[in-house]
Amino acid sequence: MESIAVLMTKPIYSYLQAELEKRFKVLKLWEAQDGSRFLEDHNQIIRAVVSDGGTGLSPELMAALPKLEIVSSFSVGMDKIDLGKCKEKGIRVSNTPDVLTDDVADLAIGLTLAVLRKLPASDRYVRSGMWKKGEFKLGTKQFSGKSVGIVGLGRIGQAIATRAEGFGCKISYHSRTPKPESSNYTYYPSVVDLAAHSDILVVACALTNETRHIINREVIDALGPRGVLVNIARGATVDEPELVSALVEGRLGGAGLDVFENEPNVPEQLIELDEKVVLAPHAGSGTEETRKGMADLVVGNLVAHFEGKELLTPVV
Ligand code: 8YV
Repeated sequence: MESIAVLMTKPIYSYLQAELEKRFKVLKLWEAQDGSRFLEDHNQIIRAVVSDGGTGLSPELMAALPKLEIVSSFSVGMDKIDLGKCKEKGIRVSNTPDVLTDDVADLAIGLTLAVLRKLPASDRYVRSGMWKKGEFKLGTKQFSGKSVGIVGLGRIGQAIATRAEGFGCKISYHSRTPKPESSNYTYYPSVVDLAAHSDILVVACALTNETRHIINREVIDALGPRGVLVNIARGATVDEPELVSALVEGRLGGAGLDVFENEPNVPEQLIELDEKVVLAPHAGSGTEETRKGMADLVVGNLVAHFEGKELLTPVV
């Protein structure tokens, strides 16, 4: 397999790259002086692309690689890959589900606690020496027993629900259709109604045409000035300018955000709102353990494909 050319467009994770290099001829687009020229020079040998949730596979790259057989993505999210087009062209696609579910759900709970209990502000209070000078008057709020609404009750949404149940929370959800296996949770066909009945609204759905800006002004206003929005899915599920103005105007209580519409750019106003907003750098799946599991799946899918076996986690 050492002669099979696998393209990486950017450095993703050093362990992943090392494992790929043990088995394949890894071409690194980011090291090329002239990217287009590099692709022209290698387009007859590149049979695989390794991508991630942030990069996916652009239409231009797909068009530039006539011998492409498989895209192995270091992500569960597939919103940046045109799956219909891949199917049409006979390009296989794989992702990394399951291995990251626990981590992403853990971060959703972590962000919720960080916002409600103001953990970053508490940390600053102690470090800055303010504790020695007076009382901590930041007005934190309880998480245990609150109503948690989840948008998207897939694997990650379900894992968040299970964790929140451990905090004695009442769980409600919205998804395209009710899930018969989750009859202990309240189903809302409307996201606005879900938000109106939630203290904390967690976005855990995939980004699709239907879910783009599913969290709009009406949903944010239904969640209200005591409500908290947590997003560990994709930035574009939320209308970000609406979120920012709701936070600035006090129409929304707080937000815990791991994802943004235009990563790695975060609106300045969110950065300034440092008491009611907690920010993370798209790190939901970012533990060493999970990143290794994801990398092993990326490599495992490529090896299976080139050995003519079933993909481990096929999407297309
Ligand atoms: C990754 C992700 O952070 O799985 C996804 O969909 O967005 C994340 O797990 C990303 O792919 C890292 O490059």
